[in-house]
Amino acid sequence: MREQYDDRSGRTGGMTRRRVLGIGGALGVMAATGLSASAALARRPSITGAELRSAVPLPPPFQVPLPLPSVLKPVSTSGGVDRYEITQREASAEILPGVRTPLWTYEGTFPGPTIESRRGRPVTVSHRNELPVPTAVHLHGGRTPADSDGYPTDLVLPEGWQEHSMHMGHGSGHGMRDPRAVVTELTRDYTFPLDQRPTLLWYHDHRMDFTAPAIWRGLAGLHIIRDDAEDSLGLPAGRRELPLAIADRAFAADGSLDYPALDPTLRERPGVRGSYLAGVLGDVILVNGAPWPVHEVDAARYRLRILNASNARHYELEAVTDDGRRLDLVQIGADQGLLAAPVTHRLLPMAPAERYDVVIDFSRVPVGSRVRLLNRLGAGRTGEVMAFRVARTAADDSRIPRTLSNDLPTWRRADAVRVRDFSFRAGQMGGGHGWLIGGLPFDPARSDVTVRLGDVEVWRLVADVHHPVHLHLVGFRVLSRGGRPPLPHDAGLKDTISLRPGESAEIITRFDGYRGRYLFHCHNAEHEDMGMMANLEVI
Ligand SMILES: [Cu+2]
Repeated sequence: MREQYDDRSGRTGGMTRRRVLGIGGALGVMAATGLSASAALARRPSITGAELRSAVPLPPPFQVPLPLPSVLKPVSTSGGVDRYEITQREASAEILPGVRTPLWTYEGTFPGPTIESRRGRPVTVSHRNELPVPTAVHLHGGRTPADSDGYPTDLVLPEGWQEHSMHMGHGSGHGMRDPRAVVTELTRDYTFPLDQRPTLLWYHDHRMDFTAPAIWRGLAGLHIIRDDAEDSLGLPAGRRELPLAIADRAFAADGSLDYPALDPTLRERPGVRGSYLAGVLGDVILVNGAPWPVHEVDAARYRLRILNASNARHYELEAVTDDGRRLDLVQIGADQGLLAAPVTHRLLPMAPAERYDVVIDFSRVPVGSRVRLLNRLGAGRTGEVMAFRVARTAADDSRIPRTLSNDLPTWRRADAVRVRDFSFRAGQMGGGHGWLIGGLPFDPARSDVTVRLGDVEVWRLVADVHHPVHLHLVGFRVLSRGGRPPLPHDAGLKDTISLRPGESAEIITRFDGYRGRYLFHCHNAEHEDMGMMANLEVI
């Protein structure tokens, strides 16, 4: 059903061929990490995935100015609802200087336009699909009614999409085998109540079996929620608040984004070539769609709202001055909004889909010098992310309050009515390689987890390689990691937890918000497309 290989020969050749392919998949994973599975557990490789090499010359670092995604204007604000329109369409952009790169975009740009919203004020986004394939939009981190959550089979079909053209596909046909799928043609309105803590969310494609290549081609954008309480804290604001969406990509000789898709049209056959089963990594680090950019700053505090929008790449960020000093990264917020109190990091690990809200103080950096944001998990060019050039001294009346928020949930273990266990591991899927939760690949028609609205539960998660685990609908707290207290960067309210090779963790949450069909899944986007999702039904 969901083979990741072309198994037409396997179908006639029986199990032998399939087994060979399955082993090939497992070897691919090990080749990608460079370690055997047991060694992976012992040595914790820094990377899960395999890197593509660009076939075009790459620009020197810290030359291209940092773009700031445009803020989308509502087409209407009447009736207490902000209404937006986004067209999903093909476009091209000059990402590398002098090179045109075709993209799939929201409104013609990568990242797409940013939506700015206020807590509790509903937003409706009308998406129009002018791309050559079906899409589904998910607002990551949104507390969203199920019918607007972008369930992977709730497709928006492009004009003239012939369902029979999908019948040979392994995955697209899921839409037809999912009796609950709500498929629309050309447009769909997504409504977000945004009755949730202010934070940085992001919207991206979530189409069944093809999420990873669709995000890679450009279908991602930012969505910020604010409220009066946060505004009154005195944090750096205005042009001293920078959204930074970090994503790696690779470029083919013709300037297009390279991606090892089995079906480059992304119409029928999902999956990637064998050596990339563990995840696709690029050799170019983009921030807001620009390669290793530079941004001119005042010698003052800045608020950096950082998103790891990469498919599979993890980062460990540090900020280093030209004279080798490491600047503190003062974390003020997590995926789901402000921490109770700031947490200071020298090194900040970031898994795919995680957001960290960080204040960095440039006031003691000499004017004219730089601060480089480096990635300690990278090698060579992927060890660099971007730079800040301190241009001038300036007054700064911003501050970092010692108390940032007092509304974080305080669920205790004793509040939980249930404890569940989930393993996130490689395994067999339809005779090929897959990524499984609890030993099973995703099936939209299967019921996996049913929770009661309002219940508190503890989930115990365990991983073989890196798996950033994401729950839709709810935020959670991290209770423990590997049987020990959470790490400093686990603070606050999360919606994605980075499990490292061989690691276990416990999370606690209350299933609040809305009833309906949701998901939890790995946010290594290649893993997600290869089975590592499960249904979460709230009743
Ligand atoms: Cu994973």
